[in-house]
Amino acid sequence: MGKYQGVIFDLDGVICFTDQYHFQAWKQVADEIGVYFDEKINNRLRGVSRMDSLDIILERSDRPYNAEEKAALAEKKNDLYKALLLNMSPRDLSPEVKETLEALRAAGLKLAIGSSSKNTKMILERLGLSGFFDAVSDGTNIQRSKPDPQVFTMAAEFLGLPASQCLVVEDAEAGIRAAAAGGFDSAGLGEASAFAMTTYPMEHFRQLSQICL
Ligand code: B16
Ligand code: MG
Repeated sequence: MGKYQGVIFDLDGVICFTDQYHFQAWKQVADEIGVYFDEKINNRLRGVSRMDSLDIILERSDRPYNAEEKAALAEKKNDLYKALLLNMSPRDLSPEVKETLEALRAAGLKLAIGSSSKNTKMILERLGLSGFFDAVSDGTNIQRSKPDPQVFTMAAEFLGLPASQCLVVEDAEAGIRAAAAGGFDSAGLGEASAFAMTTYPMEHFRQLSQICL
């Protein structure tokens, strides 16, 4: 085995792609309250918690929303989002991701999820990955969202490994910042591959085999 004993994977943008569903659900909510929302604003929501995402969307609103109204909007978005998640199935897990996860597992690495999403368990179920990971740290066990390192620190704790022996795999700048703040090396896909703080910029998920094995 190489430098790492464990790998902590972000979910959305790394293992699977639910950003279109997030976009559709937020778009419907934004349209209903007459607030402008587009794909560019949606990009700022990657890795960001649900309530923080809503605050970003409401930057375009011409009136303030109180806590109760915000909770109702977030709940509406989540109901729409969960209905869209029902479209997902094990076919949404790419062969590349599946084979790489299996190769890392076969090499004895411990594998965890570190996601901001409170819907992580439902998404893993839809993908046929329930019970696959050695640990799941997600939006349900944290108080502070990325770029705070808490979600990854807790994932490493669940695995029983120090941060220095775990690699974090991320697609979002907020996630790479979170990894660095927690003392983790990071591998970055998508937007995160062009970010200066990313330890290993990657083009393909399968490159993890070269980094870790
Ligand atoms: P939920 P990740 C993040 O997942 C998404 O990238 C982000 O867009 C979303 O707002 C956040 O989860 C919270 O999701 O509303 O399901 O709790 O990238 O950290 O896996
Ligand atoms: Mg992500």
